[in-house]
Amino acid sequence: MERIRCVDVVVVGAGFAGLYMLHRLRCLGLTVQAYEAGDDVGGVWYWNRYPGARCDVESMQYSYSFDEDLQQEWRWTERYASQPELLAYAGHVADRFDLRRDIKFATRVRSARFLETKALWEMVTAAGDVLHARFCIMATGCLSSARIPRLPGMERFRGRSFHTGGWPHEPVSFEGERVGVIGTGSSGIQAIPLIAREAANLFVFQRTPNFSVPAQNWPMPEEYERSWKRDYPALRRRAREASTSGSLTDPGQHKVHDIPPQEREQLFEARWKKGGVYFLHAFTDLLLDEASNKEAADFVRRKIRSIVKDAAVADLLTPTDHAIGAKRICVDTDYYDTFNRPNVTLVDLRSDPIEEVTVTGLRTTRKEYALDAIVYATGYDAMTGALLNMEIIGRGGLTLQDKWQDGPRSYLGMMVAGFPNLFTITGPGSPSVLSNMIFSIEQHVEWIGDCLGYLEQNRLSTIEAEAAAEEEWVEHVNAVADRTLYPKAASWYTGANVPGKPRVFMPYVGGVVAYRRKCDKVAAAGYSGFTLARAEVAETSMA
Ligand code: NA7
Repeated sequence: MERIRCVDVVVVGAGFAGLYMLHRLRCLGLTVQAYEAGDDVGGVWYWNRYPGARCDVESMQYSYSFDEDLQQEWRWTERYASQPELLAYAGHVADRFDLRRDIKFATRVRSARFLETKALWEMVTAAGDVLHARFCIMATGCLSSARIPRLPGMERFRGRSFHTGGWPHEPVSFEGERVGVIGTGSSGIQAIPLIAREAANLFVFQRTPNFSVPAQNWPMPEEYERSWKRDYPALRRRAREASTSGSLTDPGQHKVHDIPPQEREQLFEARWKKGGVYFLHAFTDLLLDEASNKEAADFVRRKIRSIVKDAAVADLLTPTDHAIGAKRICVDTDYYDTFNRPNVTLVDLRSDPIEEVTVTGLRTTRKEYALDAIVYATGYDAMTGALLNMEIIGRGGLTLQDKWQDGPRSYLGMMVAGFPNLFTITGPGSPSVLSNMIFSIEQHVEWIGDCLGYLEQNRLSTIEAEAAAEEEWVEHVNAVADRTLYPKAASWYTGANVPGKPRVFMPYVGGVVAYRRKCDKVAAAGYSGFTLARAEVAETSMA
């Protein structure tokens, strides 16, 4: 019988988390096998190739900080990097650190089972290949499990269908076509203005309007780039020590109602002009106090009315059901103005829901729309989807699906009781999607790397979250969230976008500084809240 290959660590995913994790593990002298479902590196930026796909964190900050030469040599061409540039950056990092040789591409992991007697994870790929590893690190991303709603008749549509999160690699032209976009979250809001420029007719099928602020994207000014590169280590340190999200956003110092109305308006206006998520940092209490939040929301509502010429369309585009920022705020280029174009029609699915997809388009209760293409910008099974799509089996045959049937539970968003030696990078219960993702990825990768180094030095072979520590962390995550307006919105942060998904506020809202402090304290105390043990059997080079 063929012997099963065994490595120290298996890493699932080769996006920004998987790439850096692989690099870090190699530096520790560990043997690593990475698996990646795509044909190349890049993760979310590999799959999301839809028109307008762009990061909404500034390029100078949405980039690795772990290597000074890397951050000095790479040149971003715009304030917010577009998807092709981010993908090129991921490719550059893979080349620079020679990472591809340990990544098996086009390989999906079907299951991961902890073999208790051997203290090994047994990984099985979709093709049936088997691998053993002492540690399993899930770098599977927070927004990687695309969600396409099951609409009656979808399979009979004769035109082309796309999901924004699984866009073809070859160029897609909508020139002269009738196109329907379903969904007006961040992806739809980025894609709609560009599709509108190309298509003969664009129909936007909107169920819930979202708040969007202008990106104010621009080509990277040389002086701005220089100002960052001159001082990169100090600026990165400031983001680590004095920001809530891991990005420097020039946070305001006052509560909304501490400032007279006229000055407030000027401040909002200045933030609107500055662009992007800076808007939500104008005041300290926008996500804590409903009356304060309303001031910001009303400002954006007025902006929508001032941009969109047709008052009825402006009304439909105006969100009324949630606090601004409680759902992920969208960042756009020309979104609202796109609805002034004669070739763009907004269809309100609240008053006129989709009944079915037909052979030639979409039929709502009131009308049939002939379409050449349908773009599903319908989002993701966020934060837990990619993990639960695999069969992950821990101690005593416990599956992650069962463990998380009432919502995700973890210690620090990194480990789950009952699943020894399994780490989740930016897992639920960590700042993750509420932070600059690359920033949080680096923190997790470094913490996990240090942890594995510690185990090695102390000749320990397993680490597992203790149930009591997990319980306490889950309670803390919920308690902190409940002090904010976040859990009140029906967002993908709470799982509300997936029918049947338990409603739990998943990311940690306490800020990256408090979170890092907690993680560092846990490590300094010899990994308090974790059980560390020396297993009887250990087969790999680390033992
Ligand atoms: P989002 O933000 O989850 O948006 C999905 C959109 O699709 C949203 O407008 C949904 O409306 C709509 N949707 C979903 N299902 C349906 C059905 N069945 N019918 C009509 N409309 C539907 O996903 P995105 O990809 O835009 O953004 C995800 C994140 O990626 C984003 O926050 C950034 O962090 C990057 P609903 O609100 O449910 O009424």
